[in-house]
Amino acid sequence: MAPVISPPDTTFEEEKPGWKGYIEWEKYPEKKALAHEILSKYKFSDPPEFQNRPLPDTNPVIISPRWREYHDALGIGHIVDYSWEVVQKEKPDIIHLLQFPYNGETRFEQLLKGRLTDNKYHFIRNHGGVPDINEDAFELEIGGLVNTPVKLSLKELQDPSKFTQSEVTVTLQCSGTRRVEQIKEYPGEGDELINAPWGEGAIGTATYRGVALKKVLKYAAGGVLPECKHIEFLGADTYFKKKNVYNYAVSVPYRKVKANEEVLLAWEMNGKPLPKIHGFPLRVVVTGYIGARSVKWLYKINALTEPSMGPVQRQEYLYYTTQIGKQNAKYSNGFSIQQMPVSSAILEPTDKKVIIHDGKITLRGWAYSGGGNWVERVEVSPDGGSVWYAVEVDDMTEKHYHAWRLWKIDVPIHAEGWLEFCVRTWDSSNNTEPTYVRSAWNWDLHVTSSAHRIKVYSVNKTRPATAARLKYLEENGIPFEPLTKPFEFQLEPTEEYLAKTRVYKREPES
Ligand SMILES: Nc1nc2c(c(=O)[nH]1)N[C@H]1C(S)=C(S)[C@@H](COP(=O)(O)O)O[C@H]1N2
Ligand SMILES: [Mo]
Repeated sequence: MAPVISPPDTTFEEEKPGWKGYIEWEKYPEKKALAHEILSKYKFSDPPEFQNRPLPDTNPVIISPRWREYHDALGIGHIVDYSWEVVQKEKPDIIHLLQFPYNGETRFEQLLKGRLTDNKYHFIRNHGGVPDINEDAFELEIGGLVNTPVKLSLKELQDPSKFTQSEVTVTLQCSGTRRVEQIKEYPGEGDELINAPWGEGAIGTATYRGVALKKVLKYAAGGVLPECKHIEFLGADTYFKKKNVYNYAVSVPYRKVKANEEVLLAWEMNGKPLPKIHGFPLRVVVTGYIGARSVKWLYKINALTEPSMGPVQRQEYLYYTTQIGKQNAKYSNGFSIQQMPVSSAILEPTDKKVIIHDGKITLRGWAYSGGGNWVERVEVSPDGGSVWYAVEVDDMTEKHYHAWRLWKIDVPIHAEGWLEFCVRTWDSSNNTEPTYVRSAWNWDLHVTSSAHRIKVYSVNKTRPATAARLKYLEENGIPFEPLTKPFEFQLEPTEEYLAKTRVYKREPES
């Protein structure tokens, strides 16, 4: 049962004025130790089970008290309340997959609206609460293996005479996108902070304005020292793992940062200030990498010799082979997922839909590849992966180095009944997607890159018998759906039945 944590033993206060919801764990090891001591005293509610049972049909879909309890135990429950207020204000109309830490998924009709996803509908993946940072109080600290450690205000960063600004159109995709398909195949790691059961909507595209990190390191911090190989980013939110607290920390190789506009410090999203939930006032945008590296509420950058020791970098976002599971997984034997593989999804029609058509079925969806590879070709198969039709080039949104292409295709369909469609994408390096989920299944359930599949029920009106039955239904005001509802009328008059079965006898003559 949930522990009742009231009152808390100690209340951890925010140290910096104007930075609500930011506890400086990384700066004060003694605070971290005290938090650990407090958290160790409690037995918290178990993470919810949803892999071995169907997802609830509610919104929020999953409500788990565990993270609320962590915050309450440290006397910082106000962060949880504030985060939900921000969700209701900034994201009132998306699928609230997990209430706290907030995970929100974009509905398909919003994904299909256009090349850029409206900020109001862009998906959200949080590991903790939403900090509330005053932009005038904001400063970004740059340290570690740089020539001149510095602190920069937002105004300085945004001063075009100091740093040239860039706008880059970027698709951010959570490495958990389409995880439900892996879960359906086999249950996998049940993470402490749940491996959210995302569908096809943990992806979105925006044009971000900011400055290339490469330039900031060069002009503000005098460049990095030769031994610098990785750049670490710290976010102001509180991150919990196995009864320890941290600030959110990950890293990317310096090699990536050197490629000019591939790592951006951004303050604008689609021409508007970053929403609070997307990292206001400043976030990192790492192009072509899993969403997890694009740190929100960025407050510190460190130049390092090795990847970040933060648990998000070191202990999570690891790709284990199908055979490495609960019995063998270690942090060192999974590889670190950085670049996103090529993947795609069918958003329309949705799975198990009945489609009454004139000999062709229209499908729509997204296609994306990471690592600077762009989408070259999207192919759809109406028979589970034998025959493939390519999307016409005019039926895809424009090419970008770092963003998806939305696509549409009319697939000729003569057959009726249940059909299995799937989609696969080819990127500019000629990578494509494995045909089956099992081929790329992994214990931590990341990067579902296999061909996305849907089943639809085809009713082809160009076939005379089908047209006749549909006409009869229409004339008599009988709906075709639900598919499972039996007709009350006889399927055939007795005379017709007898005429047929006397010519085409049911039993052989001899
Ligand atoms: N500070 C911080 N940054 C973060 C996260 C987080 O929990 N805290 N989540 C990461 C993950 S896993 C993803 S997928 C992206 C999602 O970005 P979005 O919420 O703006 O869509 O943010 C990343 N940056
Ligand atoms: Mo993510």
